[in-house]
Amino acid sequence: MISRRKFSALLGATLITQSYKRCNTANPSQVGNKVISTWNNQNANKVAIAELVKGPQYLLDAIEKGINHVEADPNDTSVGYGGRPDREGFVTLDACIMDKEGSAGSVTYLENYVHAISVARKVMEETPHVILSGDGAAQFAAEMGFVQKDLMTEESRIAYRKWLEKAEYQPKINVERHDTIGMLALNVDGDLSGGCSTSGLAYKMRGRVGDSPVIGAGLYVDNKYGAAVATGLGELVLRQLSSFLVVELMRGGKSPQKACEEAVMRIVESTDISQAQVGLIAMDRSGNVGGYSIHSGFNYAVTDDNSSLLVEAPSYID
Ligand code: SD4
Repeated sequence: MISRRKFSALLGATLITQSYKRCNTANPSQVGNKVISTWNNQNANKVAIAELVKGPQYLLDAIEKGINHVEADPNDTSVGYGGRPDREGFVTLDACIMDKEGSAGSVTYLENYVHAISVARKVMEETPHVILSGDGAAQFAAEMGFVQKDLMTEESRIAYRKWLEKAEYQPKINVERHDTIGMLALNVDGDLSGGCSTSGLAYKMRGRVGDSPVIGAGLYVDNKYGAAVATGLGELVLRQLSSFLVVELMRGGKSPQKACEEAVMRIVESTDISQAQVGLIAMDRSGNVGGYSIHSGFNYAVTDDNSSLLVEAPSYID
């Protein structure tokens, strides 16, 4: 038989667990829906918000549709259609998505499909795996009914031909228009999800995969504490698992802003950053946001039910 003392102790534990759960599913009603994304992707954020206002269950749709908007834009030269090719002239896409349950899906090195984030979502929802790569990812996309498309635009062909004249690869700060879309969304229930989609570094080596499809590097979501996403030179982010680090720092009590700063400093302390840019953004369950980069020039878009603004991120070097 269970003693009275043990019973009260158990009851206490149950009550603590319940209040803990309640606190972790609290509705931050003063915040409502909120979406943040790397760079000036306010239009994508608005697409995401339009999903979120339909109801909190549209959280992943918000991420997917918001990012789809950028993937379809030929003028964004770092994402989807119009994304710059590798040095052999092939456009290869990296993307990942992570939901409030901690499930994740990713594609790396995907060719001839515009909506890498949608394929990544299918990997998460329809397979027992987290990552599908290259030909296998493309085969899976075909099986899921996605339609093939040539991702090179006339403009990217011209730019590629011009690049071939010297064929020099020198990743420079912001110059390559690092426009990778990384997006984090918060719904009215206080739940978080995120996604990331890119064609990677322009004129990269064939076969190169960056941070953007790697869970913990380009993106990480822990629905209890917060979410983070990265942009910039993926090699630096991969080595430090920067998005995971930001979320771990938030778990330890740091604000999104302080967590981004500390994670960028880890990169700064570990390597030569004179020619390399990385930007990190983060959001917690209460809708507090932060962003920080190595060099100035990085900005991020913050959009809620009523307003949208572009924030210039503070940086380590002006
Ligand atoms: C990569 N992090 O492939 C990406 C590039 C990027 O805007 O962010 N571009 O390394």
